[in-house]
Amino acid sequence: MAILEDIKNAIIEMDPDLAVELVGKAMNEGAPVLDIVNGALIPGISVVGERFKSFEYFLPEVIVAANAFKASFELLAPALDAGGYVPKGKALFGTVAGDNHDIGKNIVIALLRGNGYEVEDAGVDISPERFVELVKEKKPNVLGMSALLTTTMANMRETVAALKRAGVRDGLKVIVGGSCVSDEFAKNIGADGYAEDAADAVALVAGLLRK
Ligand code: B1M
Repeated sequence: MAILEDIKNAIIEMDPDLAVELVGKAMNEGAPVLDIVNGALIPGISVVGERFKSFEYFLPEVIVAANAFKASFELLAPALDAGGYVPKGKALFGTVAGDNHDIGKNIVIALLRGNGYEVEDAGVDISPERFVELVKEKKPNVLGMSALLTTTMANMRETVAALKRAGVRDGLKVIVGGSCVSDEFAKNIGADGYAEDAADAVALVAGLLRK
């Protein structure tokens, strides 16, 4: 669809107003919400990432492009969250300490909610101690941690260790994700699973809660 290409370009060209306008238009034309996310928003921000890596874009450009992504996604998120259901399980999600990336985490949360899970969003830059506090308070079945920086991945391991020390690891399913994380890393730190993307995360949570 040509409009998906236009939305992608509006993200790349750092134009939040145009991106939001085009997303509204695509929704009115009946484009499936996930097609807009997977076929326009994610490819757009991925190009921004490549340009950042090759020094064509700098941080201010990435910030404005991320804002264009977020403003567009805010329009789409309610459509992903059908509501009015009995929750299939409860999850708590957060981005680990030192890491402020939340675009991917927010997509995963929206898709889980849309698939019938209750999800508490702890936000970003969550320390191992804060994760422990929240697990005690919210009593989720699943804890999801996101990390995008190789420097913050280690905080996933720290969090798993802190959960064990606090005696709240047993009975809790811990899953991890983010572009720097892998299945091997998840196993290595003693997590219960790794998901590559949002759809994968929904399937992983469903599988873990069936066990
Ligand atoms: Co930053 N950044 N950034 N950034 N940023 C990356 C991650 C980077 C790869 C860019 C690059 O160099 N090419 C690089 C990391 C290198 C590394 O460590 N390997 C980087 C860097 C270096 C930095 C700073 C250090 C830059 C600086 O200050 N010099 C800085 C760090 C700030 C901090 O966190 N302390 C920084 C800042 C920022 C912005 C604030 C400008 C902005 C974030 C805005 C925000 O999130 N609110 C930003 C952005 C936008 C990016 C890129 C361009 C895009 C990330 C993104 O949103 N992708 C990114 C480059 C890239 O990834 N190509 C980059 C789209 C999103 C849908 O994908 O997050 O991977 P992703 O999520 C996916 C999956 O990973 C998975 O599902 C999602 C949906 O498919 N997933 C999960 C994610 N979490 C999951 C959890 C799960 C399951 C699946 O279960 C628990």
